[in-house]
Amino acid sequence: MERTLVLVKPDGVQRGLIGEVIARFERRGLRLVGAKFIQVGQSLAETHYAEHVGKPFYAGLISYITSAPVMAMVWEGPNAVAAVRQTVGSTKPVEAAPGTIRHDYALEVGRNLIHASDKPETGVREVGLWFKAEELVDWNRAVDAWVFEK
Ligand code: D4T
Repeated sequence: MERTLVLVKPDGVQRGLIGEVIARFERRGLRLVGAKFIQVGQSLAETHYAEHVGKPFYAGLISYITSAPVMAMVWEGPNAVAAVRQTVGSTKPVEAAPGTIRHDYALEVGRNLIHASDKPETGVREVGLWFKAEELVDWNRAVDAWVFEK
């Protein structure tokens, strides 16, 4: 089963949107396998955003993600990465489709509320970066057969 990292970024936490984000993924049928509420340090932020080093928005990204606590989660399901990205919406909120989280709750790319892994291999790397193996829970829901075809 594919897994993806989701972060409710500091603006989402400050605005009281953790529950709204969780509710959308639960309703979609995805299964939560890990969650923790943390203050992100400089080193984790720099490793997470390593691909953006040198870009004009890099310094702002690091200060944004380390500015206040985040809610880090791992969700799983068939095509979990694509499903979550679709529910999250485009990076720039004004380009996000109506009904997506970024469309419904955000206006600016530097306050886009949420992070989600962009590819399955990124999901594996990011889940490993943010969570220890023992922090993830393998479990089955009674409704799984009504959400997952196989
Ligand atoms: P994250 O990683 O936050 O989920 O965003 P995305 O996966 O949707 O988008 P990204 O990796 O291209 O960008 C990472 C992060 O950088 C901010 N950003 C991005 C920005 O402030 N200005 C910009 O022009 C771009 C492209 C927003 C998200």
